[in-house]
Amino acid sequence: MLVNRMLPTVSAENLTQFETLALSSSMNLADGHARQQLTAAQSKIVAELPDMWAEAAVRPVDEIEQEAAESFFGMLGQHSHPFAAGRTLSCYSSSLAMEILARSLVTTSDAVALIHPTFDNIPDILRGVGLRLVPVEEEQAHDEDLPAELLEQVGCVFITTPNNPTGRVMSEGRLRRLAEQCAEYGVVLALDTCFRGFDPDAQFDHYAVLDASGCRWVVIEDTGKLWPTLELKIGWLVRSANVDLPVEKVHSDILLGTSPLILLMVKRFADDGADGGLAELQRTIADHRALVRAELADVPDIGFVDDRARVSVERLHVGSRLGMDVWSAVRSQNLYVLPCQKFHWARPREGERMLRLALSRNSPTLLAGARVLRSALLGVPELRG
Ligand code: EGV
Repeated sequence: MLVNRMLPTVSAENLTQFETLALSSSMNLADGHARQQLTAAQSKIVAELPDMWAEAAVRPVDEIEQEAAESFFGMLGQHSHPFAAGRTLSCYSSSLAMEILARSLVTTSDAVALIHPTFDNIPDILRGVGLRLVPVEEEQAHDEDLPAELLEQVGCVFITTPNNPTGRVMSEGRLRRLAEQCAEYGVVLALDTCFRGFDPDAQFDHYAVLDASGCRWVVIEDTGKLWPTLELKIGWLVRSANVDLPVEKVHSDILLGTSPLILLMVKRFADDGADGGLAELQRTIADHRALVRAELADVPDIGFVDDRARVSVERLHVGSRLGMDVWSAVRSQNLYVLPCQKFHWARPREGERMLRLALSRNSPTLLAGARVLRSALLGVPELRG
Protein backbone atom coordinates (compact mmCIF):
# COMPACT_ATOMS: atom_id res chain seq x y z
CA MET A 1 0.00 0.00 0.00
CA LEU A 2 1.35 3.39 -1.00
CA VAL A 3 0.21 6.52 0.75
CA ASN A 4 0.66 10.10 -0.34
CA ARG A 5 -0.82 13.03 1.52
CA MET A 6 -1.76 14.91 -1.65
CA LEU A 7 -3.37 12.08 -3.58
CA PRO A 8 -5.89 9.33 -3.03
CA THR A 9 -4.41 6.12 -1.67
CA VAL A 10 -3.25 3.71 -4.35
CA SER A 11 -2.07 0.16 -4.27
CA ALA A 12 0.02 -1.72 -6.78
CA GLU A 13 0.75 -5.39 -6.42
CA ASN A 14 3.10 -5.72 -9.36
CA LEU A 15 5.07 -3.62 -11.83
CA THR A 16 2.28 -3.67 -14.39
CA GLN A 17 -0.14 -2.18 -11.87
CA PHE A 18 2.38 0.62 -11.29
CA GLU A 19 2.41 1.06 -15.08
CA THR A 20 -1.38 1.11 -15.21
CA LEU A 21 -1.43 4.06 -12.80
CA ALA A 22 0.57 5.99 -15.39
CA LEU A 23 -1.38 5.15 -18.51
CA SER A 24 -3.48 8.31 -18.68
CA SER A 25 -0.81 10.70 -17.48
CA SER A 26 0.85 13.13 -19.88
CA MET A 27 4.21 12.26 -18.29
CA ASN A 28 4.26 8.49 -18.37
CA LEU A 29 7.84 7.24 -18.09
CA ALA A 30 6.69 4.02 -16.45
CA ASP A 31 6.00 1.21 -18.92
CA GLY A 32 8.46 -0.11 -21.48
CA HIS A 33 6.02 0.00 -24.37
CA ALA A 34 6.88 2.21 -27.33
CA ARG A 35 5.14 5.59 -27.15
CA GLN A 36 7.40 7.81 -29.23
CA GLN A 37 5.88 9.30 -32.36
CA LEU A 38 5.88 7.34 -35.60
CA THR A 39 8.73 8.09 -37.99
CA ALA A 40 7.83 9.42 -41.43
CA ALA A 41 8.31 5.96 -42.96
CA GLN A 42 6.17 4.35 -40.24
CA SER A 43 3.39 6.92 -40.74
CA LYS A 44 3.34 5.98 -44.38
CA ILE A 45 2.81 2.31 -43.47
CA VAL A 46 -0.01 3.25 -41.10
CA ALA A 47 -1.67 5.24 -43.88
CA GLU A 48 -1.71 2.05 -45.93
CA LEU A 49 -3.55 -0.01 -43.30
CA PRO A 50 -6.84 -0.06 -45.24
CA ASP A 51 -5.05 -1.65 -48.21
CA MET A 52 -3.35 -4.11 -45.88
CA TRP A 53 -6.76 -5.00 -44.46
CA ALA A 54 -7.97 -5.90 -47.93
CA GLU A 55 -4.82 -7.93 -48.57
CA ALA A 56 -5.08 -9.75 -45.20
CA ALA A 57 -8.68 -10.69 -45.91
CA VAL A 58 -7.86 -12.63 -49.07
CA ARG A 59 -4.38 -14.11 -48.70
CA PRO A 60 -3.58 -17.46 -47.00
CA VAL A 61 -2.69 -16.84 -43.36
CA ASP A 62 0.27 -19.25 -43.29
CA GLU A 63 1.92 -17.30 -46.08
CA ILE A 64 1.44 -13.96 -44.29
CA GLU A 65 2.66 -15.44 -41.02
CA GLN A 66 5.81 -16.80 -42.61
CA GLU A 67 6.56 -13.51 -44.37
CA ALA A 68 6.12 -11.55 -41.14
CA ALA A 69 8.42 -13.93 -39.26
CA GLU A 70 11.04 -13.87 -42.03
CA SER A 71 11.11 -10.08 -42.07
CA PHE A 72 11.16 -9.71 -38.29
CA PHE A 73 13.72 -12.42 -37.50
CA GLY A 74 15.81 -11.31 -40.48
CA MET A 75 15.85 -7.69 -39.26
CA LEU A 76 17.25 -8.98 -35.96
CA GLY A 77 19.94 -11.21 -37.47
CA GLN A 78 18.16 -14.42 -36.43
CA HIS A 79 18.74 -16.13 -39.78
CA SER A 80 18.71 -19.70 -38.44
CA HIS A 81 15.31 -19.40 -36.82
CA PRO A 82 13.09 -22.34 -37.80
CA PHE A 83 10.27 -22.02 -40.30
CA ALA A 84 9.00 -25.59 -40.10
CA ALA A 85 5.36 -25.97 -39.09
CA GLY A 86 4.71 -25.37 -35.41
CA ARG A 87 8.24 -24.23 -34.58
CA THR A 88 7.45 -20.48 -34.65
CA LEU A 89 4.06 -19.82 -33.07
CA SER A 90 2.57 -16.34 -33.10
CA CYS A 91 0.77 -15.00 -30.02
CA TYR A 92 -1.02 -11.76 -29.19
CA SER A 93 1.79 -10.78 -26.84
CA SER A 94 5.05 -12.12 -25.45
CA SER A 95 3.46 -12.52 -22.01
CA LEU A 96 0.95 -14.88 -23.58
CA ALA A 97 3.86 -16.80 -25.12
CA MET A 98 5.34 -16.90 -21.61
CA GLU A 99 2.11 -18.29 -20.16
CA ILE A 100 2.06 -21.00 -22.84
CA LEU A 101 5.67 -21.89 -22.05
CA ALA A 102 4.92 -22.03 -18.30
CA ARG A 103 1.93 -24.31 -18.77
CA SER A 104 4.01 -26.55 -21.03
CA LEU A 105 6.94 -26.72 -18.60
CA VAL A 106 4.84 -27.65 -15.60
CA THR A 107 3.74 -30.86 -17.33
CA THR A 108 7.29 -32.22 -17.03
CA SER A 109 9.06 -30.36 -14.25
CA ASP A 110 8.44 -28.53 -11.00
CA ALA A 111 11.22 -25.94 -10.86
CA VAL A 112 12.82 -23.23 -13.00
CA ALA A 113 16.09 -21.36 -12.55
CA LEU A 114 15.28 -17.73 -13.34
CA ILE A 115 17.50 -14.72 -13.86
CA HIS A 116 17.44 -12.16 -11.04
CA PRO A 117 16.45 -9.35 -11.29
CA THR A 118 13.96 -9.33 -14.16
CA PHE A 119 10.48 -7.97 -14.96
CA ASP A 120 8.12 -9.42 -12.34
CA ASN A 121 5.47 -10.83 -14.62
CA ILE A 122 7.94 -13.57 -15.59
CA PRO A 123 8.27 -14.97 -12.05
CA ASP A 124 4.57 -14.35 -11.47
CA ILE A 125 3.53 -16.32 -14.57
CA LEU A 126 5.89 -19.18 -13.74
CA ARG A 127 4.74 -19.31 -10.11
CA GLY A 128 1.16 -18.99 -11.30
CA VAL A 129 1.22 -22.47 -12.81
CA GLY A 130 2.86 -23.90 -9.67
CA LEU A 131 6.53 -23.85 -10.64
CA ARG A 132 9.13 -23.31 -7.92
CA LEU A 133 11.72 -20.65 -8.75
CA VAL A 134 15.43 -20.65 -8.04
CA PRO A 135 17.10 -17.26 -8.56
CA VAL A 136 20.18 -17.04 -10.78
CA GLU A 137 21.99 -13.76 -10.24
CA GLU A 138 22.58 -11.85 -13.46
CA GLU A 139 26.34 -11.69 -12.77
CA GLN A 140 26.44 -15.43 -12.17
CA ALA A 141 24.58 -16.24 -15.39
CA HIS A 142 26.96 -14.03 -17.37
CA ASP A 143 30.24 -14.85 -15.70
CA GLU A 144 30.34 -18.49 -14.59
CA ASP A 145 29.11 -21.97 -15.30
CA LEU A 146 25.90 -22.79 -13.45
CA PRO A 147 26.45 -25.16 -10.52
CA ALA A 148 25.58 -28.83 -11.05
CA GLU A 149 23.33 -28.80 -7.92
CA LEU A 150 21.22 -26.12 -9.58
CA LEU A 151 20.95 -27.84 -12.97
CA GLU A 152 20.02 -31.11 -11.27
CA GLN A 153 16.99 -29.61 -9.54
CA VAL A 154 15.35 -27.59 -12.36
CA GLY A 155 13.62 -28.42 -15.63
CA CYS A 156 14.43 -25.10 -17.25
CA VAL A 157 16.88 -22.21 -17.10
CA PHE A 158 15.17 -18.95 -18.05
CA ILE A 159 17.29 -15.96 -19.13
CA THR A 160 16.11 -12.53 -20.30
CA THR A 161 18.63 -11.04 -22.76
CA PRO A 162 18.92 -8.11 -23.04
CA ASN A 163 17.66 -8.14 -19.48
CA ASN A 164 14.85 -5.87 -18.32
CA PRO A 165 15.64 -3.53 -16.55
CA THR A 166 19.46 -3.80 -16.63
CA GLY A 167 19.99 -4.05 -20.39
CA ARG A 168 22.68 -6.70 -19.84
CA VAL A 169 23.21 -8.83 -22.95
CA MET A 170 24.43 -12.42 -22.90
CA SER A 171 27.44 -12.76 -25.17
CA GLU A 172 27.66 -15.43 -27.85
CA GLY A 173 30.35 -17.28 -25.91
CA ARG A 174 28.32 -17.34 -22.70
CA LEU A 175 25.17 -18.43 -24.52
CA ARG A 176 27.09 -21.28 -26.15
CA ARG A 177 28.46 -22.48 -22.82
CA LEU A 178 25.10 -22.19 -21.07
CA ALA A 179 23.40 -24.09 -23.90
CA GLU A 180 26.05 -26.82 -23.63
CA GLN A 181 25.43 -27.10 -19.90
CA CYS A 182 21.67 -27.30 -20.47
CA ALA A 183 22.24 -30.01 -23.09
CA GLU A 184 24.40 -31.96 -20.66
CA TYR A 185 21.73 -31.88 -17.94
CA GLY A 186 18.69 -32.26 -20.22
CA VAL A 187 17.40 -28.89 -19.03
CA VAL A 188 15.35 -26.61 -21.30
CA LEU A 189 17.07 -23.30 -22.02
CA ALA A 190 14.44 -20.56 -22.38
CA LEU A 191 15.34 -17.08 -23.60
CA ASP A 192 13.26 -13.92 -23.48
CA THR A 193 14.72 -11.65 -26.13
CA CYS A 194 11.95 -9.02 -26.22
CA PHE A 195 14.40 -6.09 -26.02
CA ARG A 196 16.97 -7.39 -28.51
CA GLY A 197 16.01 -4.91 -31.24
CA PHE A 198 17.64 -2.09 -29.29
CA ASP A 199 21.06 -3.68 -28.97
CA PRO A 200 23.16 -4.93 -31.90
CA ASP A 201 25.16 -7.05 -29.41
CA ALA A 202 21.99 -9.15 -28.92
CA GLN A 203 21.59 -9.74 -32.64
CA PHE A 204 24.09 -12.52 -33.34
CA ASP A 205 22.32 -15.61 -34.65
CA HIS A 206 21.09 -17.15 -31.38
CA TYR A 207 19.31 -19.99 -33.18
CA ALA A 208 22.55 -21.19 -34.76
CA VAL A 209 24.20 -21.28 -31.31
CA LEU A 210 21.25 -23.05 -29.68
CA ASP A 211 20.92 -25.65 -32.41
CA ALA A 212 24.65 -26.39 -32.44
CA SER A 213 24.53 -27.15 -28.70
CA GLY A 214 21.87 -29.83 -29.10
CA CYS A 215 20.02 -28.52 -26.04
CA ARG A 216 16.24 -28.33 -25.75
CA TRP A 217 15.37 -24.66 -26.13
CA VAL A 218 12.51 -22.16 -26.32
CA VAL A 219 12.83 -18.49 -27.33
CA ILE A 220 10.25 -15.75 -26.80
CA GLU A 221 10.54 -12.83 -29.24
CA ASP A 222 8.45 -9.67 -29.35
CA THR A 223 7.60 -6.81 -31.67
CA GLY A 224 5.91 -4.93 -28.81
CA LYS A 225 8.79 -2.85 -27.41
CA LEU A 226 10.01 -1.40 -30.69
CA TRP A 227 7.31 0.44 -32.56
CA PRO A 228 4.55 2.79 -31.41
CA THR A 229 1.77 0.64 -32.86
CA LEU A 230 -0.87 1.15 -30.13
CA GLU A 231 -0.52 -2.34 -28.67
CA LEU A 232 -0.84 -3.99 -32.08
CA LYS A 233 2.00 -6.48 -31.81
CA ILE A 234 3.08 -10.09 -32.03
CA GLY A 235 4.90 -12.24 -29.47
CA TRP A 236 6.61 -15.28 -30.96
CA LEU A 237 7.17 -18.58 -29.23
CA VAL A 238 9.95 -20.51 -30.97
CA ARG A 239 11.15 -23.97 -30.00
CA SER A 240 13.75 -26.58 -30.84
CA ALA A 241 12.70 -29.71 -32.73
CA ASN A 242 13.65 -31.80 -29.68
CA VAL A 243 12.02 -29.64 -26.98
CA ASP A 244 9.62 -32.38 -25.93
CA LEU A 245 7.09 -29.99 -24.35
CA PRO A 246 3.40 -29.69 -25.35
CA VAL A 247 3.91 -26.15 -26.61
CA GLU A 248 1.75 -26.50 -29.73
CA LYS A 249 -1.06 -28.17 -27.84
CA VAL A 250 -1.15 -25.49 -25.12
CA HIS A 251 -0.92 -22.75 -27.76
CA SER A 252 -3.92 -24.27 -29.53
CA ASP A 253 -5.81 -24.46 -26.22
CA ILE A 254 -5.53 -20.69 -25.95
CA LEU A 255 -5.69 -19.31 -29.50
CA LEU A 256 -6.33 -20.25 -33.08
CA GLY A 257 -4.04 -17.59 -34.43
CA THR A 258 -3.14 -13.91 -34.50
CA SER A 259 -4.54 -11.25 -36.81
CA PRO A 260 -3.21 -11.38 -40.38
CA LEU A 261 -3.63 -7.61 -40.47
CA ILE A 262 -1.22 -7.21 -37.56
CA LEU A 263 1.14 -9.75 -39.14
CA LEU A 264 1.16 -7.75 -42.37
CA MET A 265 1.78 -4.57 -40.41
CA VAL A 266 4.66 -6.25 -38.54
CA LYS A 267 6.17 -7.34 -41.83
CA ARG A 268 6.08 -3.79 -43.16
CA PHE A 269 7.55 -2.29 -39.97
CA ALA A 270 10.27 -4.95 -39.94
CA ASP A 271 11.17 -4.34 -43.59
CA ASP A 272 11.44 -0.64 -42.80
CA GLY A 273 13.50 -1.56 -39.72
CA ALA A 274 15.94 -3.56 -41.84
CA ASP A 275 16.06 -0.64 -44.25
CA GLY A 276 17.44 1.79 -41.65
CA GLY A 277 14.49 2.14 -39.29
CA LEU A 278 16.04 -0.01 -36.57
CA ALA A 279 19.30 1.95 -36.66
CA GLU A 280 17.29 5.17 -36.45
CA LEU A 281 15.41 3.81 -33.43
CA GLN A 282 18.70 2.89 -31.75
CA ARG A 283 19.98 6.43 -32.33
CA THR A 284 16.78 7.92 -30.90
CA ILE A 285 17.07 5.82 -27.74
CA ALA A 286 20.76 6.75 -27.39
CA ASP A 287 19.84 10.45 -27.73
CA HIS A 288 17.12 10.06 -25.12
CA ARG A 289 19.47 8.31 -22.73
CA ALA A 290 21.97 11.15 -23.16
CA LEU A 291 19.22 13.74 -22.64
CA VAL A 292 18.09 12.24 -19.33
CA ARG A 293 21.67 11.76 -18.09
CA ALA A 294 22.55 15.35 -18.99
CA GLU A 295 19.49 16.81 -17.32
CA LEU A 296 20.30 15.00 -14.05
CA ALA A 297 24.09 15.26 -14.32
CA ASP A 298 24.68 17.69 -11.46
CA VAL A 299 22.18 16.20 -8.98
CA PRO A 300 24.17 15.01 -5.96
CA ASP A 301 24.08 11.41 -4.74
CA ILE A 302 22.51 9.71 -7.77
CA GLY A 303 23.89 7.40 -10.43
CA PHE A 304 23.04 5.73 -13.69
CA VAL A 305 23.57 2.08 -12.96
CA ASP A 306 23.79 0.45 -16.35
CA ASP A 307 26.70 2.12 -18.11
CA ARG A 308 26.47 0.08 -21.26
CA ALA A 309 22.71 -0.37 -21.58
CA ARG A 310 21.18 0.27 -24.98
CA VAL A 311 17.63 -0.91 -24.23
CA SER A 312 14.72 1.54 -24.12
CA VAL A 313 14.70 1.74 -20.32
CA GLU A 314 17.25 3.31 -17.97
CA ARG A 315 17.87 2.62 -14.29
CA LEU A 316 18.57 5.49 -11.95
CA HIS A 317 20.07 4.94 -8.50
CA VAL A 318 18.65 7.55 -6.14
CA GLY A 319 21.51 7.29 -3.67
CA SER A 320 20.55 7.38 -0.03
CA ARG A 321 16.97 8.37 -0.86
CA LEU A 322 14.22 5.77 -1.04
CA GLY A 323 12.90 5.08 -4.52
CA MET A 324 9.31 5.16 -3.27
CA ASP A 325 9.82 8.62 -1.74
CA VAL A 326 11.00 9.92 -5.09
CA TRP A 327 8.18 8.03 -6.84
CA SER A 328 5.61 9.75 -4.60
CA ALA A 329 7.20 13.16 -5.00
CA VAL A 330 7.17 13.03 -8.80
CA ARG A 331 3.72 11.48 -8.88
CA SER A 332 2.35 14.55 -7.15
CA GLN A 333 3.68 16.46 -10.20
CA ASN A 334 1.97 14.01 -12.57
CA LEU A 335 5.21 12.22 -13.54
CA TYR A 336 5.21 8.43 -13.37
CA VAL A 337 8.33 6.27 -13.22
CA LEU A 338 8.79 2.67 -12.09
CA PRO A 339 10.13 1.75 -8.64
CA CYS A 340 12.53 -1.19 -8.95
CA GLN A 341 11.86 -3.39 -5.90
CA LYS A 342 9.65 -5.80 -7.77
CA PHE A 343 12.25 -6.48 -10.46
CA HIS A 344 14.21 -8.07 -7.61
CA TRP A 345 11.60 -10.78 -7.25
CA ALA A 346 13.62 -12.86 -4.79
CA ARG A 347 14.91 -9.98 -2.63
CA PRO A 348 12.90 -6.78 -3.27
CA ARG A 349 14.94 -4.58 -0.94
CA GLU A 350 17.83 -4.74 -3.41
CA GLY A 351 15.80 -2.53 -5.72
CA GLU A 352 14.51 -0.02 -3.18
CA ARG A 353 16.93 2.74 -4.12
CA MET A 354 16.41 2.50 -7.85
CA LEU A 355 13.88 3.76 -10.38
CA ARG A 356 13.38 2.73 -14.00
CA LEU A 357 12.71 5.39 -16.63
CA ALA A 358 11.23 4.61 -20.03
CA LEU A 359 13.11 6.20 -22.95
CA SER A 360 10.74 5.20 -25.78
CA ARG A 361 8.85 8.48 -25.59
CA ASN A 362 8.87 11.80 -27.43
CA SER A 363 11.85 14.01 -26.51
CA PRO A 364 9.72 16.85 -25.04
CA THR A 365 7.95 14.39 -22.72
CA LEU A 366 11.29 12.99 -21.58
CA LEU A 367 12.75 16.42 -21.03
CA ALA A 368 9.73 17.56 -19.02
CA GLY A 369 9.89 14.34 -16.98
CA ALA A 370 13.62 14.68 -16.35
CA ARG A 371 13.10 18.24 -15.09
CA VAL A 372 10.40 17.17 -12.64
CA LEU A 373 12.61 14.32 -11.49
CA ARG A 374 15.55 16.66 -11.07
CA SER A 375 13.72 19.03 -8.76
CA ALA A 376 12.22 16.14 -6.82
CA LEU A 377 15.66 14.57 -6.33
CA LEU A 378 17.00 17.90 -5.12
CA GLY A 379 14.09 18.13 -2.67
CA VAL A 380 13.67 14.58 -1.38
CA PRO A 381 15.55 14.13 1.91
CA GLU A 382 18.60 11.95 1.72
CA LEU A 383 19.98 9.63 4.38
CA ARG A 384 16.68 7.87 4.96
CA GLY A 385 15.96 4.30 5.87
C1 EGV B 1 7.93 -3.31 -19.26
C2 EGV B 1 3.61 -5.64 -19.05
C3 EGV B 1 2.24 -7.63 -18.80
C4 EGV B 1 4.89 -5.54 -19.83
C5 EGV B 1 5.64 -4.27 -19.49
C6 EGV B 1 7.08 -4.44 -19.67
N1 EGV B 1 2.88 -6.75 -19.55
N2 EGV B 1 2.20 -7.51 -17.51
N3 EGV B 1 1.66 -8.60 -19.40
O1 EGV B 1 4.64 -5.54 -21.20
O2 EGV B 1 9.15 -3.50 -19.24
O3 EGV B 1 7.43 -2.23 -18.94
O4 EGV B 1 7.59 -5.41 -20.08
